[in-house]
Amino acid sequence: MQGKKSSLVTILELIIITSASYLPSNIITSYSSAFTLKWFYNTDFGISFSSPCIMNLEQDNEKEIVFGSDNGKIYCLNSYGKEKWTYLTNGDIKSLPIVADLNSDGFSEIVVGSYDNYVYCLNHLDRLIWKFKTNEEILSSPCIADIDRDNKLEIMVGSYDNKLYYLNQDGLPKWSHITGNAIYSSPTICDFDNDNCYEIVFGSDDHTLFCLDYLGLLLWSYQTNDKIWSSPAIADLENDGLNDILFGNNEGNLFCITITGTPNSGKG
Ligand SMILES: [Ca+2]
Ligand SMILES: [Ca+2]
Ligand SMILES: [Ca+2]
Ligand SMILES: [Ca+2]
Repeated sequence: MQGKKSSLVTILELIIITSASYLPSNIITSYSSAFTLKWFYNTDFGISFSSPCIMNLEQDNEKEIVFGSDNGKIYCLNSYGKEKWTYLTNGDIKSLPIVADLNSDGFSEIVVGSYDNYVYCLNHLDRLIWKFKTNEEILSSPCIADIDRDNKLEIMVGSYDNKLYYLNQDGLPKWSHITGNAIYSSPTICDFDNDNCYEIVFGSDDHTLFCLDYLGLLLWSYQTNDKIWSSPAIADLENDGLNDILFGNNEGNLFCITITGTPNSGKG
């Protein structure tokens, strides 16, 4: 009797589990009371790599949400999920839009890469300020900082054309650095060696992590056995005064490296 009861319970559990597995994946079942769907916004295409960037573009009382879609559009929504504007490019937007006040006018600009090979800079009202053409698609998310410490912001972005580009705030190239394969990785800016000058660290599909100085000169490189799509994180993990660089490669390894001797291009 006990065995029959157990079997019945098991069958009922199976029916419940089977039914639940056919519910639409966006419907929260077991824990629905714990969540409130405040809103959603449908772009009709995948939002595959481009994460939302949340900023107050005009320094008013409301934050904006900027993101890209595989339909080629850059979207700006208000805090309540209402569309403020869209801007259409000719390729998927897989790059994360980066927002900064490039020209110091109190309004933020938006810089993002597209699969149409261009880096776009838009103002807070969807107007194109400039665009810069690379030779291949851009998946890498731009990095914006005053890299040469001249009180003007610069932009760094990688392209499938194997190059990392260094643009001034007007979208004009100052230099580029070519690697042996495409650059998916987004660059990380850090004063790695505490000499008051920034370094730029990024990975390439040629399996190598590169460190450049702010003039684009190669300081060192570190080779692994697979592509590096990951963007590096830099910190002094053990507070020993030496910065550590963490990055993953497509082989599945997370590396933590530091410099304790003369940098070289030794195999990792
Ligand atoms: Ca706003
Ligand atoms: Ca501005
Ligand atoms: Ca600068
Ligand atoms: Ca430095």
